[in-house]
Amino acid sequence: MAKTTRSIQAAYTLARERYGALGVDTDQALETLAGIAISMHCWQGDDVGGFETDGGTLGDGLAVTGNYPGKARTPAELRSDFELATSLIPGRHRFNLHASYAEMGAKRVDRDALSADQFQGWIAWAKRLGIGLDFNQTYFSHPKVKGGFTLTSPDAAVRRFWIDHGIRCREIGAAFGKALGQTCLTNLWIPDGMKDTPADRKGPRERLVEALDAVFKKRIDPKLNVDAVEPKLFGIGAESYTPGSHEFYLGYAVSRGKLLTLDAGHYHPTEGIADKISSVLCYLPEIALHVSRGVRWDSDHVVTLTDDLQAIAQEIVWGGYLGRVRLGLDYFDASINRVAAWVIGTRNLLRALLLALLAPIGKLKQVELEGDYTTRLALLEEIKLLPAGAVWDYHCVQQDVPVGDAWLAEVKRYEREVLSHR
Ligand code: RNT
Ligand code: ZN
Repeated sequence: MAKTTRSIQAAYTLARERYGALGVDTDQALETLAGIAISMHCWQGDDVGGFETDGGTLGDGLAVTGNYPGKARTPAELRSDFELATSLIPGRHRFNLHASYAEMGAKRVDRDALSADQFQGWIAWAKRLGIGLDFNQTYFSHPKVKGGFTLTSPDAAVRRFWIDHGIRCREIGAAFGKALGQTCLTNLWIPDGMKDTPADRKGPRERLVEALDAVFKKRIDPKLNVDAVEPKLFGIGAESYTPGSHEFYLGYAVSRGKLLTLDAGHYHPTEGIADKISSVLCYLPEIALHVSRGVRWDSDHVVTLTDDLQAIAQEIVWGGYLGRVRLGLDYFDASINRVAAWVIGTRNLLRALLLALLAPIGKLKQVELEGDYTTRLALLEEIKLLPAGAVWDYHCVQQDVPVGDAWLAEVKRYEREVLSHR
């Protein structure tokens, strides 16, 4: 072990020199990286199942494929799996809960009557770990998703139920913020849409504006909870029309002072979210991201170190937006070990951020201003093979987490000792 650490230290020293020659301070990059918190989504741990006793089956535009053994069946199992995952990821991160992860105890309540009472176990656990919690209204997997509609339903009683759910969740978010001393982000996404060409595109959108205004009517201290709305182009069974589209929610967020959540899988298959970041941040003080990987559609594959991911990280870091973007993950793969899925995706997002932090961005911007696009292209290509891996390994040692693929042995051990007995 000591030997490994020595060679990692030696490699880092050389890397620091190499980056230093380009004017990049690797120590500073690692300090910045260590301070970035990623909101890790609870739903990778149990295939978006949740813990309500009579929750419906997953649907309403969401689908998880695969049946890898060992999925978390209880809050205690989910917590234990997450704790293992975070012990293998550098930095201190957040946990992103959905309302359907309520713990009912003796008294079962429906979603329109949830309160912090059903989340005391989560709060106590987060306190113990010293992490922040984020939250989401759950507008799916429930019998009151009528005909695929929630907040846009033509039925006023259905809308009322889901408005109340929205309000309750913001209150729960505020309770998280208060108990943990870290602002909670409560993110609202609805599955509403139509499979085939609608006759009325206007009605559902007008109802949605009204319903959202009702959800957000009560002022909540933004130190405790902030709200985000998440647009989407299409979903399974909502191929032709989604009232909560990008334009709809961008306008809503700007006019109501809400955060906009950009999910990487929610646009045309070749459309990335990286280019949207500096556009929407011209008008919004803060946004949220659901970092995901769509393969041909919004398939929510585990995040890998793609060009798309690097482009997102570059926009955030190079634009100086780290303090204005709440980073979260959103994917669910049940065909591989679920703890590994968390670890792989989160480590990759951190690695993409590190690559962006290690770029000589001052120099790149300067040559661009001078119109020297030849140098810009040459530099962008040359930096791709600089020794970022040595910097990452050193970071893992510093942060006391496994280096390289050593984390996988831990996950395999856990699979043998814990997951395989479920
Ligand atoms: C769905 C949205 C949404 C969900 C989670 C479970 O397309 O991306 O964010 O994935 O709320
Ligand atoms: Zn999402």
